[in-house]
Amino acid sequence: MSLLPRPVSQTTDASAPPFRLSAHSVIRTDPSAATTARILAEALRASTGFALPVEPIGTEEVVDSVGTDITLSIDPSLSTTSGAYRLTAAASGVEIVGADADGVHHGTQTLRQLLPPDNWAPMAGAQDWIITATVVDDAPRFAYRGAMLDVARHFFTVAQVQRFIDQIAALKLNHLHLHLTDDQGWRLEIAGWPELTRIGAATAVGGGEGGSYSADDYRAIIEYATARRVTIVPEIDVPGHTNAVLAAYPELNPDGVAREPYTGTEVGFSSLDIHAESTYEFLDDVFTQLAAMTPGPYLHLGGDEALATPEADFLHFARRVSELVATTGKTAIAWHEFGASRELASGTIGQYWNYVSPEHGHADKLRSFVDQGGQVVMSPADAAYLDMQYPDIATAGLTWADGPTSVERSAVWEPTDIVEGVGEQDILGVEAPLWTETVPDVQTLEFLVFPRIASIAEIGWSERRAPDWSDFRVRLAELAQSWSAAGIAFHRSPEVSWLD
Ligand code: TNX
Repeated sequence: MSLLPRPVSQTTDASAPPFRLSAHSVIRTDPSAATTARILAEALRASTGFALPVEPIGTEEVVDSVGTDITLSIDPSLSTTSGAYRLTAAASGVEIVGADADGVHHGTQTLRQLLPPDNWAPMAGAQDWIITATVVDDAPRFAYRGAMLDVARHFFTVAQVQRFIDQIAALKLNHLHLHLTDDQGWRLEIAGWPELTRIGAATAVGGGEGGSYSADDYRAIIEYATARRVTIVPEIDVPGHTNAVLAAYPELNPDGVAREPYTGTEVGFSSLDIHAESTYEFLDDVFTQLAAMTPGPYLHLGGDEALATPEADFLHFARRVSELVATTGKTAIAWHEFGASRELASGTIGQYWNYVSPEHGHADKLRSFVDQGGQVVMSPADAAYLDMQYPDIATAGLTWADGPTSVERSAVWEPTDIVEGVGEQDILGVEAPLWTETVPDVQTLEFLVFPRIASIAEIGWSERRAPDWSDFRVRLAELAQSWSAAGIAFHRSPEVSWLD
């Protein structure tokens, strides 16, 4: 099996005896990788039916330690890059050494790609599951490798979000950006502001029933993600995209009159009252609570498409709200429009959504974050947006970003080639957003996300090289066998020669 994302190096020796998983296999682990060991054991028990006990390293008896064990350990001297690992598979066992706990987790995902794809299928049984003798040495290119899920336009349950976390973690993505609020819905309970969820969460695009996460629900998502080495990046989108708030709390409207709930798909018509102190008291409470609920270092404050906010007001708001988020102790991330302000809290991160070839004005706004001491996350809409239609089928997705977007186009762009003056050191990473105006259910979600999510995984992880679509599409077809085994409803694009 070949690997996706492509590793730094892989050598195989077909003449050496292979590793063989067996009913006697034990997963041995360093205590600091115990969660990763448990998750690996649960997954492989489900497919193999083997007992696969998890035991601490060092407790093995010499007689039974021969040949079939999987050993997880941490060695910081392996690499200074977080997430780096070495995997060795041989007749004597599988050894995964991570530079840190993230590295061990990544090594286990590589192990699952080296095993037959059926290791993703419940009750597959493990007839002759062997791995050719191999050594993989690997480390990520970018620290931030993300996906975004818009739970505001259509709501997705905790269990559905957790399934999505499993799917992205398998590709070594390590950030899930949750777009929690928009015109059509406010999806997170905030203490002291009951109407946000009573009124603001009752709607969705097309008149669906909406929904929201309680504090316990949010904690369940965080815990599930953390165990899989995924950082949750919550977004409260302001000052535009706020109709749901403005429907819930009339005092946040410039005219003091509550807005009607909105279930359409227009953007750019709503704005918080930029000149009312009550706006900042509200936002201070929301971001302070959100910071306390969120272990990760980032809070995303949106800032995109604030077309109903006059320019001078927008600049005033950008300064104040970036400062307010910085005061919580978190690093703010904003869509690149916020770069119009030269008074952002130092270190604010910009997320780029314009095209691979920037339209007028967008590149300057992104560069502004770097000038102000921040890094950037690259999500060029014409290549990285997962909600763009495919060229061959128009049942789901939008086309505004020079769409439709082929799998090839999603795979062949280079983050450092987009904005002049924004290079490798300035780029924290890459992210593929799924906006859900046209995504009412998990089936549609998986159809749009897969296979194009594999592109962002490769661009975020693998060392820079000239894009090689012909090599990528072959590995993609192999990877998709595991999607079939896992029951993922991926799009069988005619651009790829699928293997089943
Ligand atoms: C643009 S680009 C948006 C979203 C929409 C999306 C649909 C950006 C930051 N915002 O509000 O959902 O297009 O593709």
